[in-house]
Formats: sequence, C-alpha cells, structure tokens
Amino acid sequence: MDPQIANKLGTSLLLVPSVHELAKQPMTIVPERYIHPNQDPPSVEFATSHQVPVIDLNKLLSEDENELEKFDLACKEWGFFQLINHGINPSTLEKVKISVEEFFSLPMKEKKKFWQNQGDLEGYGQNFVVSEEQKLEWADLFYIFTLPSYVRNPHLFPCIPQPFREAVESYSLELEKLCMTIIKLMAKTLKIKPNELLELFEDVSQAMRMNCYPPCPQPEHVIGLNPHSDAGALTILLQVNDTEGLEIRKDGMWVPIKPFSNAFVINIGDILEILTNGIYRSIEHRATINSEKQRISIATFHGPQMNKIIGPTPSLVTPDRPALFKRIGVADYYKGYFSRELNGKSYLDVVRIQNA
Ligand SMILES: O=C(O)CCC(=O)C(=O)O
Repeated sequence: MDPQIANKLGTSLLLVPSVHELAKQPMTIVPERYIHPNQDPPSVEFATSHQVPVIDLNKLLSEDENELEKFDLACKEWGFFQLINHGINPSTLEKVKISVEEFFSLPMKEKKKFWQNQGDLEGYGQNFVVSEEQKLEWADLFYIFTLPSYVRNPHLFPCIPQPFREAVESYSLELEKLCMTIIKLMAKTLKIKPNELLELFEDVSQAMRMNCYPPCPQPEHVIGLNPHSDAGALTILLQVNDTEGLEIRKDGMWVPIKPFSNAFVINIGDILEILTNGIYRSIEHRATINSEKQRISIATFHGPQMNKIIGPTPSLVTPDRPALFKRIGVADYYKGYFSRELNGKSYLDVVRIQNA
C-alpha cells in the first residue's frame, strides 16, 4: 500500500481550538458553538434491564458452545460487547493508560508539537469538522495510524515522547493479535471459510484515537462525540479512567455502558457489516460528558488494507439473502466517511443497494 493513502483520508478538515484548554477557564455557560440542543437523554430504566453482553475470550477459545452462541448473538443483535479474559497483559494496559493520561495533561506548548495540519486526520485536535457553522464536540483527540508500521507518519510517530511511544507500540501489536483472533472466531460462528475474511486482514490497518473529554458545567447541552457508527471492521475500546460516558443506541434508546475494569468494549464497524452482508451490524454510539470529571478513552480501529476492495462475502450471499451492499475500495469508503460530519449510521447508505 502507498503509505500516503492513509495520511490523505481526511482532506476537508478545519482546525478548531483545544477544548482541554477552553475547559480550564472559569465558565458557567459554554460557548454557543458547543451547544447541541434537543439531544435524546439516556434511558437509565432500559439500561437497568439491558446491558451489553459480556463475552469471555477464554471460553470462546476452548470452544464453549454456549459462549460461541452468546458471541454470535452479541454481534447480530448488539454490535457491541465487553470482552473479559482477553489475555492481554495488565501491565501493557496500565502502561498505555498512564502514558495517555500523562500526554493529555502535558502543557499546551508540548501538545502543540502534535497539532494537526489543516486537512490532516492525524495529530492532536479534532476530526469531522467540515464547516465553520458546524457545532463542535466537547473533546480533544490524538489520532495516529499505527499499523502496518510503514504507514506511520514519519513527522509524527517518531516524535511521540517515550515511554508513551513504546507503550503505544506494544499495545498496538497486542490489539492486532486480538483483532485477528476475534475475526477468526467470527468466521467460525458465521460458518464461512476463515480465509474468506482473513485474507482481507493480512497486514491489518490499525489507527488509534485517544479521546479526552474534559468536564463541562452544562453536560446535557454538549456532546463529547456525535452519534455515529465506526467506519472500520472492529473497534477495541479501552476506558482509561473510571468516568463513564459511552452510550449505544439499542432499540431506539440510548443505553449507558458500564465498562468493567480492564475489559475491552468491542464494536462492529460498517466494513464488517458490509463484509457479513448485514448479519453482524455496526451500531450507533456517542460519548457524553461529565459535569465534574474528565474522561479518557482509547479507541483502536481495525480494518482491511486500504488497497482492498470490499463487498459482501460470497458465501453470505444467497437467494434468500441477496447482497445488501455494493462493492467499494476501502480507501474510498474511509475518504467519504472522514469528509462529512458524523451523523449516525447514515454514511453506510452510500453503499447500500436500494430495494435489496
Ligand atoms: O470514548 C468513547 O467511549 C467512544 C469513542 C468512540 O466511539 C470513537 O473514538 O470512535
């Protein structure tokens, strides 16, 4: 793959101020540009009886039929699950969590060294800002391409201070392995030949989005991350501190997620929905803000190589279940996704076959 492809996925981004800096100022009313009126509140009542499935990777790997069935249902009905007993060394998690927290708490003059250039996805700042009128999210992010290693930005990645860079590198490799394990298990539960999916994920592409959501005096009027589904195949989310904020839309209601300590929250992205011909579904989610506490999360996105063409996997297209999506190049899918404001699952319609 041309290393330039990854770095040129976002071309119409506008630069915005740091919310981390803004939130340090004394404030009772947030600036108008951050106010998102008419947001649906979370359904706490629904959440008390419905929580995302908790999947035990140890059990899946020992071929526990009940767990495999639970995993298959989680991918079909929720598009989200928490993964426990995932085998990733707790010290790898601890190191990456500490380094990310330290990174966000660096003085602005240090973080400025990583500030996005106009039009770039990578770096410190924001994504999905495409117009001067658009409402902004209450968050700062640090976005980097991590794998394959040859797509790492030579002006960004090597400048990440140690031990943060080393922590990111070990975490990235462990998550790549975990992603492949999950994709193989999906091939099994979908009853398709493993290679039908796996050959797309040779040299998996991986990016990390580290999110910092500062506290806000009007949390119900701002949003940390707009409702969206992820573009890629599989997202592995690590909650860095114990402030909650992730919500997913289930049966039309917003359900808050309560991550277990050191568990991963895993979700299916649009590309996996396309590849599985709609059997496994990407689900809308959003990040809300706390009035007093900062929240930090690391979302690690995995997908096929940028130069691959994707479409429904042939063995999942049958007379009873015709292809629901058109074929499209992976890089083209991402380019369109990153050139718009986040808006639920609407971007998937670009490849949806009408009347299928
Ligand atoms: O911070 C979270 O919990 C959600 C992060 C997320 O959805 C993303 O980075 O795409």
